[in-house]
Amino acid sequence: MKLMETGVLYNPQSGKVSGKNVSKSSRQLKHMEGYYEDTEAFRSMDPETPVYEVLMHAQEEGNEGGLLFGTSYLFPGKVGNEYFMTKGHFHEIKNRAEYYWGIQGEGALVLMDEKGEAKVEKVTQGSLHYIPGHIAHRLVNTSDSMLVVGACWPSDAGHDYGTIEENGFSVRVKEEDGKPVVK
Ligand code: S6P
Ligand code: ZN
Repeated sequence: MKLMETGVLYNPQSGKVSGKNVSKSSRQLKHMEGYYEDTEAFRSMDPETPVYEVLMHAQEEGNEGGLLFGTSYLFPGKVGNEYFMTKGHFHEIKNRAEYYWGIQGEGALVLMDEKGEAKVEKVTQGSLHYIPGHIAHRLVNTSDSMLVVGACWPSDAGHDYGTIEENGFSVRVKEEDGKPVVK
């Protein structure tokens, strides 16, 4: 029997996923209206400013029992004194869990339960993060270089962005005296 190529490549240094069934999505500031606290600072910035990109390998999207794999690239930057972050979400099927792992850079993973109780984990190269079901998750880049984070999650998890869009997270990660603080 001949060994088969998968047609997909993963570079563990850069987190780059390429080849078959790989797609890329990009978020600029214009996609994040209402997410940052300092609305005046937000309005003064170029809406085309890139905030994050996600490469995703989806062999079987939506299938119960399947898995998705991706890398998030979060640019360095701030809106006022609040660091660039992802929108953040609960999974649409609430009990679906997820793994994150740090590939490059430094940041924070904000986790929040359905009662609004939050916890923040430090993300560094090699850090592993288990996100249980029913927990909203958001990445924050607290450094001045790119934050690169890997993820693996159930194919049918889906994204509930609405809950966060309406109520936000109960904490924000900001810069104070040159250091990240959780407020
Ligand atoms: C998917 C997983 C990540 C995020 C990505 C962007 O379940 O948690 O791939 O989608 O980090 O964040 P967001 O909140 O815009 O989906
Ligand atoms: Zn998720």
